Amino acid sequence: MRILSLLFASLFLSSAWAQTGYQPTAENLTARKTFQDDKFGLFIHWGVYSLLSSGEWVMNDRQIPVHDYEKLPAFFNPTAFDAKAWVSMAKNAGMKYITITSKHHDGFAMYDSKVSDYDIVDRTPYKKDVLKALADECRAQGIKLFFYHSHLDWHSPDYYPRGRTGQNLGRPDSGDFNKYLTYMDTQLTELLTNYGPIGGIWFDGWWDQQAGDKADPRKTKLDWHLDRTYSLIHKLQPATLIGNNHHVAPFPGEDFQMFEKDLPGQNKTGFSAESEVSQLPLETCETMNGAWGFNINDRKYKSTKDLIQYLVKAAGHNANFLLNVGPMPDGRIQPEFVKTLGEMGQWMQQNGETIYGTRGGPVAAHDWGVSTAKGNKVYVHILNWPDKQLSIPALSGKIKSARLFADKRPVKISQSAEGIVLTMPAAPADDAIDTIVELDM
Ligand code: H79
Repeated sequence: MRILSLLFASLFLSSAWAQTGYQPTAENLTARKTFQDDKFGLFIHWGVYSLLSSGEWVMNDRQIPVHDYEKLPAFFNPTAFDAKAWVSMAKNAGMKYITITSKHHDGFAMYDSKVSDYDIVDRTPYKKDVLKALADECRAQGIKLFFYHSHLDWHSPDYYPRGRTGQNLGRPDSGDFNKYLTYMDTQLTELLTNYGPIGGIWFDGWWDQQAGDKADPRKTKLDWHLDRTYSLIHKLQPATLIGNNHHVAPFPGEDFQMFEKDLPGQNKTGFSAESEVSQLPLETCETMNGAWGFNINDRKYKSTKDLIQYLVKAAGHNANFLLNVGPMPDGRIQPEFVKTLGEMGQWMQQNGETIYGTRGGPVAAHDWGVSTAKGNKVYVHILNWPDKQLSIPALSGKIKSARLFADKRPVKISQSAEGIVLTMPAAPADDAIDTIVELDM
């Protein structure tokens, strides 16, 4: 027990320490709260890699030299892209924000950049700025827009010294890293100047330069100058939330913390071992099959039930859920994803009240499920539970009444200092996704 409390104390101290020297503005703090209330977002991985339908790492995986990869943009002509259809799909799924790749690791900009011609407007037959169309449509439909921007770059010769990935792609063994950082900051300036209010910047690829120091996992071989980039973003748009998928404890200037394919505190992927859970707003991201970028051979579709349960678990862990689609090269989203998202939206229409605007807890996550809370309500989400009765730990404060959220039938409560026993009006159906008990406190 003492060891445990020491552990918690040190976790708390280190996350507090990680944020020293950064004072978020009032509008940033308000945006954080709205972000936490929003709970559910759409992640979009789309780029010229989508053409090869083997995911967004294909350049590195197949060791395609820059010179050859540069042939791809000429084939990219997403004539079926319809910003309105994408945003409506997200909205109907119950999502409140979209996070799209402005530039992935391949270095190709999906918008009209002026500091490079390696972008969708200058190099593709399509010639249109899809981020602009999406930004306009998001604003029209009241959905926030975030940009995923890769720190590492497999295309720029100035991304040198190279990191753990993208080693053998035919680039010269020289380059000016500071020039690269200026280029990246200038591209970010474009994104935060020309597309209206931006909800956040979602960085990825910091780990490419990680030093691999076990004693200090936050050490990098090169200085990313995060302070410079972060203060630039906050100066351009104070309410823009910065998150960085570096898998270590947050750095000063970051406004939310994400976990890739893991709930906060878990480490199923192996990426999250050093990701201490901070006090910042949290987010977890997942794929609908196994791929981020379009992969025609990936049929491991997660069921609607699994994805809804993941969303509920995320909320119970006090985290948002960012659910990914990889659109096809013609600009459409594959029908399997559209169908599942529609079904999730129906569930959210009925049950969103127990998710939106809540915070995780007060009952810690168990095998049977999780809890969420809002105002004087506690929602007990029973995800995996075969009986009519369920014991949960004691809560601070007395429960005034309890009922099933779905049909308001009363749930019998017996409370003692040891805990609470909930007795349902009936046993749950075998295929129940989430039996929600609403407690009035
Ligand atoms: O954009 C999607 C992926 O392309 C990207 N993040 C999601 C949101 C991603 N990049 N890498 N990964 C996911 C897997 C990361 C693997 C890592 Fe490593 C393990 C990074 C550091 C250790 C592989 C091995 C890369 C460097 C060493």
